Amino acid sequence: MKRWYEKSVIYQIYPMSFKDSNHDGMGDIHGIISKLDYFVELGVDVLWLSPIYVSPMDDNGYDIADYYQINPMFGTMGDFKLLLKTAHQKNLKIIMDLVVNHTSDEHIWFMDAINQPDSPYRDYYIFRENANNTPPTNQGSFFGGSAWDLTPDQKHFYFHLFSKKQPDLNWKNEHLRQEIYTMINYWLDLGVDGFRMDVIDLIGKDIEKGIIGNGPKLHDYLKEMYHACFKGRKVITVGETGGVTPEIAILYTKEDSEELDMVFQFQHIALDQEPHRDKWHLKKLDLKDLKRVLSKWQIALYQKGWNSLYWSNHDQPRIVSRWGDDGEYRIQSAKMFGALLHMMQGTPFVYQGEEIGMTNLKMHDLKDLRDVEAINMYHEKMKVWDESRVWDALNAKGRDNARTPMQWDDSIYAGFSDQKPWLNVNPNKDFINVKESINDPKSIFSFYQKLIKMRKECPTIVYGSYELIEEEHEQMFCYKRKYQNQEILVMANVSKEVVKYPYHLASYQLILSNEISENEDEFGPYEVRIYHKEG
Ligand code: ISL
Repeated sequence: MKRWYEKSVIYQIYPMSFKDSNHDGMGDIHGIISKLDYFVELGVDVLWLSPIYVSPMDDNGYDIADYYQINPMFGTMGDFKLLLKTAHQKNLKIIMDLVVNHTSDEHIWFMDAINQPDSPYRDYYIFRENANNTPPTNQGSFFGGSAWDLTPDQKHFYFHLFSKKQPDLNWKNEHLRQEIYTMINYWLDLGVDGFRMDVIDLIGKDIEKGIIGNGPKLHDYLKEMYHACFKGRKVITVGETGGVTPEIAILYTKEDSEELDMVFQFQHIALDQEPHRDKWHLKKLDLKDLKRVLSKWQIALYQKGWNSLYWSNHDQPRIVSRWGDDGEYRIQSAKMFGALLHMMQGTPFVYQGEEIGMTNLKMHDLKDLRDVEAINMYHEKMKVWDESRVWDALNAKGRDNARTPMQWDDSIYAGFSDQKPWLNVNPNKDFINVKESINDPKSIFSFYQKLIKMRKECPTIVYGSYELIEEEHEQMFCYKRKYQNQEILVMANVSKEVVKYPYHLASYQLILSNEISENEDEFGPYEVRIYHKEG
């Protein structure tokens, strides 16, 4: 199976934190335009922008008030068109975030719906009569508390799976669906190259039956959307699908699915939380679990679907701080995780700053938090946990930690802006920044450049089969990729201990590593090696 984007690497831009061009401490579109050559140099070919539409920014733009307008804080429609044009001239594609499970409560549809009982938009949302001030179901919101809140006149409850300023749309309403497809086509006709679809697996929900993810009509809606919008267009669609299993991922992404090109699965990033508890219940990662989960996805989707590959994004902690070592072994562990991911089958995503090994910012003060989820969590957990546990959890899993401004240089605001940014800069910009990295052949940036280039040049990485070596080893993560008569062997020590690991390497040629151990049978802390074999 061959797909046009199979060799692509996608870079996620978090626009608020990428580059400020107009001196307001907030990233913007002209900032992105000014850095397009940076992506060319890195070698990625698709840029995904987190939402830049008009929004009151309760959830940093994932609460959209107007799907057709650019948020003035990021620029104008003219700026966006210029971004598209300039990016396309440099052979970079642009995909936008599509947030259609919910809108902002400041969207005209919702305002009309709550202000006029006979509004045609009332059925675009999910309302239930208020009987006894008791929420109609006990569904919780992902951001804490009930998913139901009262309308201002207190006569009804409305449903919101995220913040109370993000009412869920009612996908059962056909007019709503057609409005969404019209909007998608508007952006595609403008030249946008596809979408990352926010929590798209929730649009088929059936609240009465208690079904939230992967609802009964979900796949019908996606097929309808495909025919209304994507068929015949050379675009990329990536669905964010939290509860997905490999079997369901194949339904979405098999070649004739007429649904999506790939989906984000969440199974690997759920491995460091206690089962059946919220994400703040921390658990140490067991490497065997990680190997098992990632290998399962590699094998299950092989020639049946298509994987997306990611460690971090604007909702997840940075991988180097999460499962690597962001102190002494930062450079080694960042490269090691990069290699493990980029040698797998699927489309890799690089989250801004990952390519220079940016780390989580630790916070200790409520006034430094900006994320609605983190702030809600702080207030809720302070009722039941002591403060140090709350901060430990926030510093491990809070979403602000990985949203800090991009570190371009070591100046006061890291070259992101010349004004105080909306979120604190990580003080380690003094030594972790693009300026330091870009011309250093030993930098994480240079290593990522090589990984990305290898995917473009080596069909084994794109098409090869996958085989895990030694499932039970506690520290080593090793796998093979095979295609025709070629083989790629990846060997990684995912620990800070030195590990003895003899392997018959005589017929292999080393093509990339993050350090060279003196003894071939021994792997230093976070050492990774990529070998090639022919025949
Ligand atoms: O980070 C999470 C909360 O712990 C995830 O559950 C996250 O909310 C989930 O991945 C959905 O994320 C997407 O939709 C949210 C938005 O806040 C996230 O930023 C977005 O990526 C609501 O639109």
